[in-house]
Amino acid sequence: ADCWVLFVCLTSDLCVTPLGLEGDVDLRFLLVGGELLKVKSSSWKKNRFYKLQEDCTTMWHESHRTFKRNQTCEYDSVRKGRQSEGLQKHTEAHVEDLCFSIIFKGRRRNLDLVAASVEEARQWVNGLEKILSNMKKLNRQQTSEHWIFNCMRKADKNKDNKITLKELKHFLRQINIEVDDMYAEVLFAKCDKSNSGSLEGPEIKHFYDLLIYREEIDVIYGKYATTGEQMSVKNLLNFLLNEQREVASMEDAVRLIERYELDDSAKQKNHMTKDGFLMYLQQEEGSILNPAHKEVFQDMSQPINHYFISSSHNTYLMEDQLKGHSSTEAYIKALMKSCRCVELDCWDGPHGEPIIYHGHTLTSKVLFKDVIKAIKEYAFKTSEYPVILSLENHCTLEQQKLMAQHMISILGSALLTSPLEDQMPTAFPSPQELKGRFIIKGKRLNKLDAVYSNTSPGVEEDCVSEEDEAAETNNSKTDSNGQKKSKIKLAKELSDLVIYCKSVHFSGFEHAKDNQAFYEMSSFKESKAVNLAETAVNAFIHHNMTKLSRIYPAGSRTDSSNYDPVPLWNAGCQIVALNFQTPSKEMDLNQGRFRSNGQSGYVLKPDFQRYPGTEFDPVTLTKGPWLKHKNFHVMVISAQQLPKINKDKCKSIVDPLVKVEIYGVPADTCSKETRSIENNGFNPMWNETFQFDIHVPELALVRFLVEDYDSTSQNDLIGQYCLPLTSLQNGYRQVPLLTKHGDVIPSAGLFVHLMLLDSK
Ligand SMILES: *[C@@H]1O[C@H](CO)[C@@H](O)[C@H](O)[C@H]1NC(C)=O
Ligand SMILES: *[C@@H]1O[C@H](CO)[C@@H](O)[C@H](O)[C@H]1NC(C)=O
Ligand SMILES: *[C@@H]1O[C@H](CO)[C@@H](O)[C@H](O)[C@H]1NC(C)=O
Ligand SMILES: CC(=O)N[C@H]1CO[C@H](CO)[C@@H](O)[C@@H]1O
Ligand SMILES: [Ca+2]
Repeated sequence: ADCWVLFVCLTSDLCVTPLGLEGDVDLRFLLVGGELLKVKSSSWKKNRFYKLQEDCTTMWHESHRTFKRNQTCEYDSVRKGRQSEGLQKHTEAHVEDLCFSIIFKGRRRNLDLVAASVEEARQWVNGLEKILSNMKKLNRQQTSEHWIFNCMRKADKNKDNKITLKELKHFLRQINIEVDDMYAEVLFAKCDKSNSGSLEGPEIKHFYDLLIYREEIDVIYGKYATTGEQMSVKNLLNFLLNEQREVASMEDAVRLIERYELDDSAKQKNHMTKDGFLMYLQQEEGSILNPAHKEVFQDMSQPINHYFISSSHNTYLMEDQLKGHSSTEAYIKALMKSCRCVELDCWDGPHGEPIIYHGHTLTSKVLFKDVIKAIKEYAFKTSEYPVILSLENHCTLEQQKLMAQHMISILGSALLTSPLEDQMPTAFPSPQELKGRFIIKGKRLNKLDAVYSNTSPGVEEDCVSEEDEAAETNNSKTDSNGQKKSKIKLAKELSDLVIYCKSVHFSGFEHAKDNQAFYEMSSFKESKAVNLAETAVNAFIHHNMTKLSRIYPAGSRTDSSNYDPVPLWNAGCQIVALNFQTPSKEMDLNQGRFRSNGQSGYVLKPDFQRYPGTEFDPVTLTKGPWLKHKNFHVMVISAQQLPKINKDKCKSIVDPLVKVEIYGVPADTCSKETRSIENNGFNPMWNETFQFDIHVPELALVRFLVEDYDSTSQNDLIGQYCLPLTSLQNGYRQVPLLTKHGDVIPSAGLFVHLMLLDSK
């Protein structure tokens, strides 16, 4: 930390120096703030005062409701113009240039705003965009400084740029650490060199250094820094080889020094100081996730059914299944998380326009064409690989025709309307070949072969049986006198758009083997799929080698909870659709499963789930190439700057503990936990070691969980991180921590030592 930076932070009321935005006019404008028209509906439009908080990450606005506190909230992004659903619906086109929306993290609804002038709208949008882009450029160390400075600024209650003992105690509670008065006094006396009764200037810097001191880093660094108490290139290389178990060369060590050493004189000698070393540990190379796996590194030229595909269920819902609100925003959120299969439940709407919502329930409705527009706009922002639109169609013929028209006109050439091949294919194309394309999954009137034979004109419309999810949620339809399932009429226009993903009824693996073409796929309710994964897992794996399977949550999960996706991935199922809107362990696992391979939403299945005749069975685990027995050693060392989770309660300092969990084949599933540490979320240290036996590493996921220990009720989640076992790096590693919604907690982290070794 630079003393000057710290000084500026405490003396000016703008803590913007770390962001490199000092003196920026747009930013100053936001810090002063102003009135904006908040739009909630066509009738609810009210002027409210908004301003940016001095931490630059939260917005402040006055609440007009009595008994409600003025609100602040952390924002995630900003959208210019009338792009949001609310603004499109509730404002007129001519105010386009006055409008913008602020998007928040988690589930909080967008804030739709109208400025008084075009210039003001521009300043709001520019200012927020600048902060966001500069914030992204900060490294972990800077983020952490930014956070600590903000806490200091808040602690300086009387804004005199000095910190008294009382303010220091307040500050320690701000940063989630509870110390007894004695300790605080000793710490204070140590820093108050001038004996003035308050800390200022360099004394604050000294206090900061004491605060962020990490004993464990000292020990590790000390062991290897044997060249005049610094690390030479050779020392660093030894560390990389012995501790990190990397295949590294002198050039790699030199490169790290060049990149992370901040001290010029050390850099000239090709040395790494302790600060540089800490910097390295907190960056990409020091992170738990193998940097090579942050990019697409797998073969993307295999048929798409050879991949796990990140998939969402009832994508239109923001919350639960019965009264949740549906929104195009839910599609944007899922696609931005690299989801590659979204679901659209389509029903007849007013004015001839098809709409999307959950049939027979109170969920609100969105226009089909608006959803298609949002999908088109956001589909390929985080991954260029194909997106499957899973249609559940309850519309009349007229509106089905309109659905087809909307998709053709809005999605344009990105929509797949015929097979890629010149002749009838016998297997799927690859994600590579389908880059940037939309694939429709739904019912089809005839076989795909009809595309290649001009002989039969084909039926214009016909009945197809409807055994989709919605039919199952309404028992009166399916079970009346044991009669056949209801039928719906399907329009040829819509049917013709279904190429590689034709939905068909599943009548057993034997039947499928003899009758089902590769492009014909079935959907399984979770209970049915879990049953198959338990009783006929090898048949399931074989089925999946040539075909796609989609799994969806039971209709009884009205709260949008999720089922465990792991046994289904073990059985080779590709489209394991989860309720993306629900923070849950299962969504953490989904995020972990798809974290590698560049977060492309496609992960190649292990080869023993792909080659013909495989005898892999995740439960019995007979001998075979899937058995690659490993010992996994994990030492949970320490955590840094854990957030407070209960900001309002007076006793809100956390008592953290760490769980290490393995998910995969049943034999590998296991969980271990450390003791809890009382009253310290700032720099708790455990030094606890665990060992795991792993049989099928290629299917294993590791999840780290930091919780606040609670003796009377369930522990509360502080942060988590999940990744594939085969994507982690050995050695001393920093683990990022995410909220339950999967967003990074910028300043927090977990420090571990890992060793994944072949077992003898
Ligand atoms: C909200 O902010 C206004 C304006 O700064 C202030 O007068 C009011 O006291 C605040 N209310 C609460 C409850 O903090
Ligand atoms: C943890 O290990 C480090 C490094 O060996 C040591 O310096 C530290 O004192 C230990 N801390 C605890 C709480 O055991
Ligand atoms: C099932 O459908 C019928 C007819 O459409 C409807 O009246 C009934 O309320 C539905 N039942 C449930 C449980 O949704
Ligand atoms: C049930 C089924 O479709 N099994 C097939 C799975 O894949 C293998 C290998 O391609 C085929 O031989 C099976 O017939
Ligand atoms: Ca003060």
